[in-house]
Amino acid sequence: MSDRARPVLVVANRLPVSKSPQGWVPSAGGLVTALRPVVEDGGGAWIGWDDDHEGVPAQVDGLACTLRGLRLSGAEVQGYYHGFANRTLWPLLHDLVVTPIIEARWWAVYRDVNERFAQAVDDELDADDEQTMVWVHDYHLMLVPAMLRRRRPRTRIGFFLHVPFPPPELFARLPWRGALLDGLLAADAIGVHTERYRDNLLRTIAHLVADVEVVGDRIRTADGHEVEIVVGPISIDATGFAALATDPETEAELQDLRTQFGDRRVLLGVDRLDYTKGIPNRLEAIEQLLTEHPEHVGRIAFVQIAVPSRDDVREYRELRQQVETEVGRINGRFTHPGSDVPVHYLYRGISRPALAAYYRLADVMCVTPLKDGMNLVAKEFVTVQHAADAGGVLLLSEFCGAALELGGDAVRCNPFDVNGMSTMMDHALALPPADRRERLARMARRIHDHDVFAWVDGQLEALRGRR
Ligand code: GDG
Repeated sequence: MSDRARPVLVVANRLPVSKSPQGWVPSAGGLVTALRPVVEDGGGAWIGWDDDHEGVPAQVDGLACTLRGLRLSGAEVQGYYHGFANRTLWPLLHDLVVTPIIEARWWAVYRDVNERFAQAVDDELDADDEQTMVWVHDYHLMLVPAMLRRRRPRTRIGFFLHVPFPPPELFARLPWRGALLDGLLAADAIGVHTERYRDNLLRTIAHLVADVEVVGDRIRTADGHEVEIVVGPISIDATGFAALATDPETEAELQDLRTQFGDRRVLLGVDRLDYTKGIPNRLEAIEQLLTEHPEHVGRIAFVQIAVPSRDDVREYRELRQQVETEVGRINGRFTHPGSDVPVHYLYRGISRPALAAYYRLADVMCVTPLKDGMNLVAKEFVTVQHAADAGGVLLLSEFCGAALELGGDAVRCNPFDVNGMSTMMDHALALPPADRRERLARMARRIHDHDVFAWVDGQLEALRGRR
């Protein structure tokens, strides 16, 4: 078998399919699009939590790979997913933007569920299979590489972390820090989005793991195993998004939006409703903008699309309340009888053509997270705007991975500095059209040249041990 066609088994918290009224269908996200050829070509498989759906089929029309849905009990979902993954690791890895909850019971369940994932991989592989490469995704499954290595000493194992890796002094707070690092170090390649996360991870390993030798991007552990840290900023299907930009469905949605917003200029936010995304700070900056620059009142609109997320978790329910209170306050202050509200708040997901239409409509796209591993919304906005020959501006937080690639041509901001962010919004609205188009063109070129397919190639190349 040629090396390129080695089968790949993907292990992730979620499966790449969702249930629609018509039955099971492949999910639309960028990761699924990118991994589809990889898992399909070599007869690969995908293992993930079935998300409480009874009977996920092993095959779904339109996706030629084997699906293995893992059923988790209520207690496992609580401890592993809502607890340790989302209330301990998520805030810890995002620089403690809220305080992580340290709860030994959750850790025990996380370990058990990771063991179940590792066992499911082992069950999926034939006893003598040394060809299949296993690619484990994200912070939910940090122990899986070591647990699988014990069962499969010769299997090539990769891991990709979709979120940031924090500085050593933050990661060191976690009581189970050593076990998580040992979990990762059993992989052959560990992927992260940026050089900063790589440096943080290397420094953390050197600081907390005994008897490791760090040489450049490679680490040799006490037992002689070698693992490479591979920097690879994830990206989007740029060609697909460019096509979506002028799709007839997108055009029809855009027509409606143009009728609705008339000649008002639109600032836009698109995020899961998550405290890392900095939505309250963004709303405060909008309020400040309308207060300090009354000439904008009635002439701009701010649209926030907030996709419901993790609403079983208390911090997320509180965030929703905070956001909805702020929206109400701003609209209460600045709406004049007979005129439209300044803030439009949608608490739901929208279709892809509708999303592309909002991207086209926006004069300023506000991507202002307090911390974000990469942020694909920024890349999607730039790609859609450029493909439609529009002239919007990307307002981009310094604290997301995308700032490294796009920061030079975006208008950068510090989301913790609400006054400064409000000034940058005003500045973005005032940028000359030619300047905006040049910035968009440069960013779009970079995204096109480093799309999600290039990202997959880079990660798999390292996993094959070819670099
Ligand atoms: C994690 C990391 C990292 C959003 N609203 C709608 C919708 N979306 C789609 C966007 C985009 C995706 O969701 C969001 O991706 P992000 O990268 O912005 O953020 P996270 O969900 O936090 O993702 C992040 C990523 O993993 C990949 O490694 O970049 O840092 O946190 O693709 O288009 N899609 C539709 N309707 C919506 O209303 N259809």
